[in-house]
Amino acid sequence: MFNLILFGPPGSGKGTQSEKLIEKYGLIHLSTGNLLREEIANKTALGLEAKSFMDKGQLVPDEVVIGMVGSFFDKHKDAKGFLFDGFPRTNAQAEALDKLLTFKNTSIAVVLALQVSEEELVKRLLGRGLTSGRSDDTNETVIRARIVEYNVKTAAVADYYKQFDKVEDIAGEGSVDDILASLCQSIDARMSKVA
Ligand code: B4P
Repeated sequence: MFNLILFGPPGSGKGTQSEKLIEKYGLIHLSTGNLLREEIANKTALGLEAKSFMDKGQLVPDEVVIGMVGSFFDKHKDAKGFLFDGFPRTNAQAEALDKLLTFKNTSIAVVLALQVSEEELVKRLLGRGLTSGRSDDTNETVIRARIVEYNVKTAAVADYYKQFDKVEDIAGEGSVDDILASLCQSIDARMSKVA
């Protein structure tokens, strides 16, 4: 199995690049943001709880997200690998992911960390808000709260993986195709080590 984490602040291009990478490498896409939005659209109890946090730009509680990821794993027992997009976002989530992967006799091969300036993040998310219908993208105060939440709770997750020498920084500004090429270069190099 080959598992990678696409890491970075909100608006750094995780969702955009994930779509291309899963197609190229045949990985299963696990986006906790997408899973939570599906729960909201289906008006489940989990979705209603998650919405109250997402609308304020806050992270959804760990136990909610970890339970949801566990169920997703159970539905994809034959996956040849996973691309984790927007997960893990806290050290508790990273530890839970390690346990799930160890249970499957596998681990994270690489964490690709997209680097984008705060002003560019805000510009992109406000831009997406014009068409996405996502309530968390239309309000600049909420967008800035998401970035603060990232700095306070999520940035440290990279340090967790750095101790295992798994993190590679990728410049995340420029054309989508150029960024994709940098990501693929790192993935190919790591895959040749795993093989
Ligand atoms: P997510 O759905 O994960 O989304 P995101 O961080 O907002 O954005 P992403 O990084 O994927 O977007 P992209 O840059 O591709 O999270 C939403 C919310 O869900 C969180 O705030 C949180 O509340 C909750 N949540 C999710 N996972 C959680 C977890 N594990 N724990 C707790 N809570 C969780 O796209 C942004 C825009 O940039 C797009 O318009 C795109 O077209 C544009 N763009 C992309 N690449 C570009 C480029 N190179 N140049 C110019 N524009 C570009």
